[in-house]
Amino acid sequence: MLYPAMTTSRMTFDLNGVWDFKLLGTEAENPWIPMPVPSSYNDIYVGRAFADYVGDMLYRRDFTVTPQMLTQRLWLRFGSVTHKAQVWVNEVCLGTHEGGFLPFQFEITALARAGKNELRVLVNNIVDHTTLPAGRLVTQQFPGKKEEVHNLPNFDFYNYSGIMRPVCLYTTPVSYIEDITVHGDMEGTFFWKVKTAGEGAVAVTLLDPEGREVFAGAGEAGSGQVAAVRLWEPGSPALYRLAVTLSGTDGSEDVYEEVFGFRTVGIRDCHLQLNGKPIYLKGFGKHEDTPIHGRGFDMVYNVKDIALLKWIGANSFRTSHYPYCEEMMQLCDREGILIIDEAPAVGLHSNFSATGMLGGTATGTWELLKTAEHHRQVLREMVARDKNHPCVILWSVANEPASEEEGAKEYFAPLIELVKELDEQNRPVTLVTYEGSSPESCKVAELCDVLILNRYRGWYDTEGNLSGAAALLKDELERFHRRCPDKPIMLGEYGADTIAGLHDLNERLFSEEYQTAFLKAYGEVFDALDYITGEHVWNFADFATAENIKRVNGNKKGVFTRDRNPKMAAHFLRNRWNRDAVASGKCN
Ligand code: GCB
Repeated sequence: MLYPAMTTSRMTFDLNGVWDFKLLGTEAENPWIPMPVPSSYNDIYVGRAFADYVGDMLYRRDFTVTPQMLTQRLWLRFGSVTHKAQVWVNEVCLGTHEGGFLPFQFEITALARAGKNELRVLVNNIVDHTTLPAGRLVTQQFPGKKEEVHNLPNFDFYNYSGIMRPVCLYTTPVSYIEDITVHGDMEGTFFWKVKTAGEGAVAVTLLDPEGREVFAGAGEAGSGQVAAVRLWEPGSPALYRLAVTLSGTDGSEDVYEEVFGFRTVGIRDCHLQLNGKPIYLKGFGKHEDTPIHGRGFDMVYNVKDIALLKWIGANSFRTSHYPYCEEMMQLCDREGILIIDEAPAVGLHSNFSATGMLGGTATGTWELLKTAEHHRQVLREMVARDKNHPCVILWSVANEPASEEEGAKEYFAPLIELVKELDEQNRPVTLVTYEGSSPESCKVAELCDVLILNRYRGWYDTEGNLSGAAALLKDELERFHRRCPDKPIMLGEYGADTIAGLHDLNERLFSEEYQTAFLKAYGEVFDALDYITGEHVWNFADFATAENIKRVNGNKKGVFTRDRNPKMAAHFLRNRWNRDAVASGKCN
């Protein structure tokens, strides 16, 4: 799906701002209250009953349409609504969308009228065995009290919801460019495909990073060659633009410029490669999570986070555990940050315990969950949205599913196959596995192009004993390497909860010293193993979670605090990623 960009043939109109909002499904009728869009609704007003509400909520606003807008096609587009949306314009239902982290749109040309129009969005925030991410709805009865419904997430982040990303109207001509696929490789060859609605002729020009035309061609699909191509890579992320023109037989013209880069992602000798050279991933699992905004769109924090990634010497992150906003992906294209793009498939585990123990023994997960079809839908939407971003170098189909259980292979093989079919660049595909899925029990390792493992030795087990933890880690990595000798292996998560400002000379748990020692111990294991292709620390910053006794007002494994100040470990990583690891030959 194309981003709603303003072009010489398209106008965009921002519908962000303060909307009317109310929670439904409570006993008393709630009044309309002001609600900022985009944002998570949860932290805007005071009270647990408000923040932790489970069920339907309604947003509404008016918008004005000019007669001129109605001479074109008019579209209503949402960056994301979490987790389910049903949309009405002027009391006509346009449809529903499921999945809280990907865009969707409706054409409203026939419905909209010149002047005032009303927009209503019914949002539902329930996570259960049919949704991604997955959760559980439980009812509880306390003596002398009415039955209570609670929604337990199968995941360790707060279930923020609402209209979380920008909303806009935009116009296109009647014959219009529906989609563009474009990618270029390290040899300077590029390929394009244009999907159009309506009859017309397609012309393309290629603009280099300075905006000079370096190629002109025609047709809905084709390829071209650029001499002295400038490659996209961290440090010099050269961006080209494919300018597409559709000249409709009705005399109209639609114009759109899609940004992309020339780069080749591959795997060789147990290493990820970028442009023919091994690339060692240094970075984090992140969250879209900031004070008050919750998971709501926050470009101030996004730009800040990229600045901090550069400061610390990271080159990459994983969009754990859902696709991030489109504007962040654009920023990473521009800034040369490598992305592992993850589907919102977290919590696929029958025995998940959100207290950080990450799964007791899972049983019957693949019979219990009814997510397979929805999983296909989110993968289709994720690849459709993000396929042209040069920053995306790897797809992650899920995080920490019950991959040791019978049925996991049957569940994931078709999904991984689907991503491979959808992605014309044939980027590597993986899913991120947890400690319960050992080298002996994991059912999916062979399906993955890269093994990404999340490990918390020294935290959830062997706590306090870092030399023991490092020995266990190394032994397990060696066993995975023996099982899959040709596959790159990286750590997708490792980290320790750390209370900023808590110090301990004996490097005790929760202290800044322990976090630093923990990361150091893991780093020494990676440096000793040739086939390790990257290290993503959990987490970039502290983040909000559901309440439980293993979380001190959220998950504190951040190397930065929630408001982005460094803990001691940030300085350790900055040193490692900028100097030590370069000397050990690990970092580039
Ligand atoms: C994990 C999960 C992540 C949690 C983390 C933790 O394995 O993938 O979502 O937040 O562990 O801190 O326990």
